[in-house]
Amino acid sequence: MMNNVLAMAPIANNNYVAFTFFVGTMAMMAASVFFFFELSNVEKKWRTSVLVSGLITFIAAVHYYYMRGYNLDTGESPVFFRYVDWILTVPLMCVEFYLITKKAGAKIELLWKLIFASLVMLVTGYIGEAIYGNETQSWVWGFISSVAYFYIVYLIWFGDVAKLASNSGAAVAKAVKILAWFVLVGWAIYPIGYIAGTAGGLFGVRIFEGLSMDIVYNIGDAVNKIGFGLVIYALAKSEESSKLA
Ligand SMILES: *C/C=C(C)/C=C/C=C(C)/C=C/C1=C(C)CCCC1(C)C
Repeated sequence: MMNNVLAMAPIANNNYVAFTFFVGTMAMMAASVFFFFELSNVEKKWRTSVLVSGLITFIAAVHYYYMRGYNLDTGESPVFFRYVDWILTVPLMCVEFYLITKKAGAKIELLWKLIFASLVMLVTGYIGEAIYGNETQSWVWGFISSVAYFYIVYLIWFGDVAKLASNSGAAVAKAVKILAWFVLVGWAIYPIGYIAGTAGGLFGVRIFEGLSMDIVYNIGDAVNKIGFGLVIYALAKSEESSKLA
């Protein structure tokens, strides 16, 4: 018989992992509806950016719905679908950085650098979880992934993105600064989940043990996908952005 992971299996009220998948689905859906409906209320030049915010939360909503069912049916972490979601949504976040700095002269190479680094970060993270998740050497993959992550942080804080943002109007510069904090602090939630959920821990030292990897990832996604989108939305709505960007 086919195992229908989309069936509405009941969530026991002490199953916090499944509960956060459930709440995550709702939050991502609500955010998508909001971003899509607000498209007509922002100035034309910001529409693509707000549309991309909506696509990010929409893609996540569909994955969360699926991951909730998968987790309820199997009791396991939906590693594969988690990474499919990220491989689609993280490059779209790179697109956001590109779109908002484009007016200050961002070149397409910048977008490719960001996307390439995020693919390295995610593919090595996936290998570490899916193949070496139960082995001590998972830390090696987490480490390589972190190098790519720090390169993204570098590009945004000190590299091309930062330079372009400083040549933009005040509104764009401010938004890029807030998004840079998301990448530095918000994205740092994910390695905590990885350390908690794989055998390798931090260089083989197990810290955060007992923490649920999925709950940590679900919190990270809510902060980063919805919060990130709202920063873009606020930029699109700010009065200054129409004059100075
Ligand atoms: C919407 C999804 C987002 C913003 C996902 C971001 C994911 C990361 C920043 C993941 C980073 C990782 C490391 C830096 C090391 C360990 C492995 C990862 C993939 C969890």
